[in-house]
Amino acid sequence: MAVERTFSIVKPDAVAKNVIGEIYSRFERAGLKIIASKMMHMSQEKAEGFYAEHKERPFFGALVEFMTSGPVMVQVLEGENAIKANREIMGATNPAEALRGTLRADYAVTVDENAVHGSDAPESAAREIAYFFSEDELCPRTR
Ligand code: RTP
Ligand code: MG
Repeated sequence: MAVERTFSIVKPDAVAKNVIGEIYSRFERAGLKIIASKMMHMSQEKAEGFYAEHKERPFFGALVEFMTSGPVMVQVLEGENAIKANREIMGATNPAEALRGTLRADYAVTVDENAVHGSDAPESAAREIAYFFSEDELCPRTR
């Protein structure tokens, strides 16, 4: 498996819990490299665009409200099999189903406020990275 990039969000609930560093540590311990990162407070328009695929779902309004309720950290992770590796670190969408030791088991309480986001496929990763970062904000490691 070649080196891959994925897009990740530390959601408002996890920022509020003050566990940004804990979450970044999990990425680093798993061998994922943070090659871009910033804090932002998403506008409604930005969050709606990000979750456009869920527009018709019953939870869409609550999801957008939650994602704009406070600042988030957005980052690009790079490493072997990064998309799947990050999904494993995150755990299941519903924290009640998340395996022990995953981020959602440790930091999420409900399916609505579940601590982190991670891209689910190469196409969504590319789209999501470009939605938040310009090419010159990506800093691949040279050493
Ligand atoms: P994410 O996109 O945030 O990484 O999460 P995911 O792939 O595990 O889940 P997805 O199906 O893409 O759903 C996106 C986010 O919508 C919220 N959600 N709420 N109330 C519900 O039944 C429900 N289902 C999904 C979650 O915050 C989920 O992360
Ligand atoms: Mg998703």
